[in-house]
Amino acid sequence: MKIIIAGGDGFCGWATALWLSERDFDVAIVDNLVRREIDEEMGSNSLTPIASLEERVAKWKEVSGKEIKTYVGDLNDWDFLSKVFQEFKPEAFVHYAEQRSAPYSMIDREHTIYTQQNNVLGTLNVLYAMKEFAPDCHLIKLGTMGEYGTPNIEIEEGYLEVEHKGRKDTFLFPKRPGSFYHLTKVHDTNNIFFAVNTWGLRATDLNQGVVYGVDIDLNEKDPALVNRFDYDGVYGTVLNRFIIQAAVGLPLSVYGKGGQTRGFINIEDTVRCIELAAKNPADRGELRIYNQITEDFSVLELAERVQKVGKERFGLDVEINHVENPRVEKEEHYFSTVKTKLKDLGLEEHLLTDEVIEKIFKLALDNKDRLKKDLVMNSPSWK
Ligand code: NAD
Ligand code: USQ
Repeated sequence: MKIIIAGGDGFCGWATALWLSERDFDVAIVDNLVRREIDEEMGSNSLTPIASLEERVAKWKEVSGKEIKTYVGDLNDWDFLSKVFQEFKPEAFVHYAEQRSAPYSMIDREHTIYTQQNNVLGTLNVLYAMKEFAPDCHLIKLGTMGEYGTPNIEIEEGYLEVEHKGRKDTFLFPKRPGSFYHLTKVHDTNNIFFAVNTWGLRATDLNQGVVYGVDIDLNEKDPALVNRFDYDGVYGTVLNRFIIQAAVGLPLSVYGKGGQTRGFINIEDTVRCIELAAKNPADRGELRIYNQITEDFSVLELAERVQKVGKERFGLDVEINHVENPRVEKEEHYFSTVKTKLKDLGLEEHLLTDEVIEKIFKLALDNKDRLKKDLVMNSPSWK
C-alpha cells in the first residue's frame, strides 16, 4: 500500500513511518519541519538527541534496506500538496501534521490563530487534494479524545443516537473541548464529516488519547533513529513528563487536585492502530470514528505509579507536588469511555505495567543531562 505519513518527522509520525515501512508499506513522509522551528522558538529540546529527517531516513535505509521518500513542505501550500498527491498517488493518507500542543495554542492571540489556521486549513487542503487527485484514497486523521471534554455521560466512539420528542437520529457525539488546540480537532471532524458525505470520500478519524512512551526498540537499533521525547511544560505530555521529572530528581507536577482523568495509549499501540485502520479502510462516503485509547487514568494515579516504580526499581525518593493548575478544567469529574472498535479489528494492547514505566525511566536517566530545568514548568496560563 502506498501510504503518506504527514507529520512523519514528529513523535507519532516517525514511529509510524518506520513501523509501516518495516511491514512493507510504501511510505512517504510529508513534513514542513515546523516542530523543529517551534523548539527553537520556545528554547526547548527533545530529551533524546534527534537526528535530522535526512539523516534519519538515510540511517533507516542502511539498517533496514527500505526506502522512505520525503517531501519537505507545508500542507497549507496548495501547489506543494497537489504535486505530492499527483506524484506519489497515495492509497492512504495518515494525517498527523498539526500543531498539537494545547498550552502552545493558549499562549496568546498569535499562537491561537496560528494553531487554528495551520490545523483547520491544512486539513481542508488535504480534503480538496483527495477530491481532486485521489478520490479513492483513505484519509486516516488523528483527532483527539479531548474533543469530547469530560461529559457526565459515557463517551461513545464518535456518534450518539438521540431520541427527541418521539423521533430518533444519530449525530456526531457532542463536543466540549478544553483548549483552542482541542477545538481545531472538532472543526476538522466537522469538515471531514461534511466532505465525506458531500464528495463520497473515505475517512477514519482516530480520537487518540494522551500518548506515552518512546519506541525504545528504535533507539536500540541505532541511536540515529531515536524518537523525540518531550518534557517541557508546553509539549511534554503528562506521563512522560512525570517519569522524566522523577528521573532528574524534580517533584512530579500534578496540576491542582489531580482528579483529571484521561484516556491513554502507549506509542507501541499507536503504530498498530494506524496499521489496523489502514488495512480496514472506510467505505466511500463513510466516516469511521474510533476512540484510540487503551486505559483511563487520573493524573494523580499516574504520579503515584511513577513514584512507586521510582522507589522500588531505582531507589529514588520521588515527591508529588500539587501545583496551581495553569489550565481551566474540571479536577474531579465522571469519565467513562467506550473503546472497543480497534480491539474488534484485532488490537492487542500494550498496557501500562511497571516494566513499561521502568523502560521509559531508563531512557530518561540515560539522557537526563540534556534537560533544561527552566522548561519544566513553562506552561502558559489559560486565563
Ligand atoms: P509532533 O508535534 O511531534 O509532530 C507533528 C509533526 O507535524 C511535526 O513534525 C511538524 O513539523 C508537522 N507539521 C505540523 N504542521 C504541519 C504542516 N502544516 N505541514 C506539514 N507538516 C506539519 O506531534 P505528535 O505528538 O506526533 O502528534 C501527531 C498528531 O497526533 C497530532 O495531530 C496530534 O494532535 C495527534 N495526537 C497526539 C497525541 C500525543 O499525545 N502526542 C495524542 C493524541 C493525538
Ligand atoms: N497535567 C498535569 N501535570 C502536568 C501536565 C499535565 O497534571 O505536568 C494534566 C493536565 O492538566 C491535563 C492532563 O494532565 O488534565 C493531560 O495533559 P497533557 O499535557 O498530557 O495532554 P493534553 O494537553 O490533553 O494534550 C496531549 C497532546 C495532544 C493530544 C491530547 C490527547 O499534547 O496532542 O491531543 O494529549 S487528549 O488529552 O486525550 O485530548
